[in-house]
Amino acid sequence: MNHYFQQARFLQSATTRKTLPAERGLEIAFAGRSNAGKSSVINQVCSQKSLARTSKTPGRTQLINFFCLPDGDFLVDLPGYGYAKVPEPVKLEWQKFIESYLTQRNTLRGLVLVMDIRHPMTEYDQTMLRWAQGRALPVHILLNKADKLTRGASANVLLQVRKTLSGFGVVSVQTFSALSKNGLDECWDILDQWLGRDADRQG
Ligand SMILES: Nc1nc2c(ncn2[C@@H]2O[C@H](COP(=O)(O)OP(=O)(O)O)[C@@H](O)[C@H]2O)c(=O)[nH]1
Ligand SMILES: [Mg+2]
Repeated sequence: MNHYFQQARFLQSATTRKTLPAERGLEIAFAGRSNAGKSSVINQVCSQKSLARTSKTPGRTQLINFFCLPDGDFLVDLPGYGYAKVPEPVKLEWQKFIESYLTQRNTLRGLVLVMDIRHPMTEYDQTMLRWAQGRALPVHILLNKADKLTRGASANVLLQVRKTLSGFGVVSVQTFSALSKNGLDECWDILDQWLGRDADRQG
């Protein structure tokens, strides 16, 4: 496990710009379409079972959740897109909130974009990539649920996604499985790098 992220604790939720915590330290945000496995990814990154709730019902989380780390860094769980039951005006409000967070948050150091490897690079994903690109924010894409595909098929999607990313700025991509933990070391390496940390892990 990575001892630093293992120490993540829930700090607070925000629903509007006014309720965002003050800007301090460095933040890494996690985003993804509902059901892509964002909560499962955060739990694996932090080696905790239920830090970020996982749900079989997509789209429950509509808060920005902040988790604090010991050295004053933060992990930020952004609401998932594509929650079907939310009325259109509410969706637009949310979209604006996420956009303003992603484009204006000064302490934001990087964005982890979680995709279901079977449905990569949705329109929503591309919107997020453009917002990040607009401020040269580094993005790391996790092609999650790789356990659902054969190795060959996963490698193929990785290659295809990589090809489409050339127009999107500072973006890296890997295959991942929150179920098998495949790809976790590679992901930790990126997060450690963003936070300027030496790798600090065991087991
Ligand atoms: N097979 C498989 N299932 C996963 C993986 N990651 C998440 N899931 C499942 O996908 C569903 C949605 O996961 P969740 O973390 O709640 O997604 P979120 O809506 O993006 O936060 C849950 O049933 C998870 O157990 C994975 O890597 N492999
Ligand atoms: Mg979730």
